[in-house]
Amino acid sequence: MVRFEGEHQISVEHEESASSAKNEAIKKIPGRNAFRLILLSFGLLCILQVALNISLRLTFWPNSFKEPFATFCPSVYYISYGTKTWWDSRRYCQERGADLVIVNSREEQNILRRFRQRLWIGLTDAREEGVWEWVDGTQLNTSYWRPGEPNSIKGLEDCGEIGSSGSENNWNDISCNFKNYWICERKLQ
Ligand code: MMA
Ligand code: CA
Repeated sequence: MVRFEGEHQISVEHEESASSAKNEAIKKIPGRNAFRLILLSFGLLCILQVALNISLRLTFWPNSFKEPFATFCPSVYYISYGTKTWWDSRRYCQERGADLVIVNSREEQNILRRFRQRLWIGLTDAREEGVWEWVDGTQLNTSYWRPGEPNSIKGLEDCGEIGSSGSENNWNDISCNFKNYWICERKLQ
């Protein structure tokens, strides 16, 4: 239909050269400009969307984690995709306004063990061998060590991990240089 209109234009303008008449005709196709406009608007909309998305993320980071897996009042938890040493994991959390998870209750332990995944927790005896403390400086009171743990093999296991067995008592002490998945906890207050 559009083509027909174009050809019609060419046929009535005899005095003009064939190519300039054709150019004129193309310019006059009514749908063409509208199509360009729609394409341009769509492109601009996409750019706007990306800009908005990035700026919102930057504005609210670290107040919102990308994919928190749970909110167990009053905390938000974030599970890692990759593995890092205990110290690097901790730094990663801290840079996002959080820290490695502190297990304050049996309910919290029960949430974490269901991952069946080895994960760093915010527990270490690096400061004084055998004195386990949480990353907020509090002493370990209630613990969920796997039977036989912590065994501090060669005196080199200073960091706490949750094991993958799924049982309630599943903590182990391991070298802080081991590369493990980890969980950050951000307090909401
Ligand atoms: C065993 C056990 C732990 C120790 C790790 C080190 C798999 O568990 O001996 O106590 O920390 O090995 O890999
Ligand atoms: Ca151990």
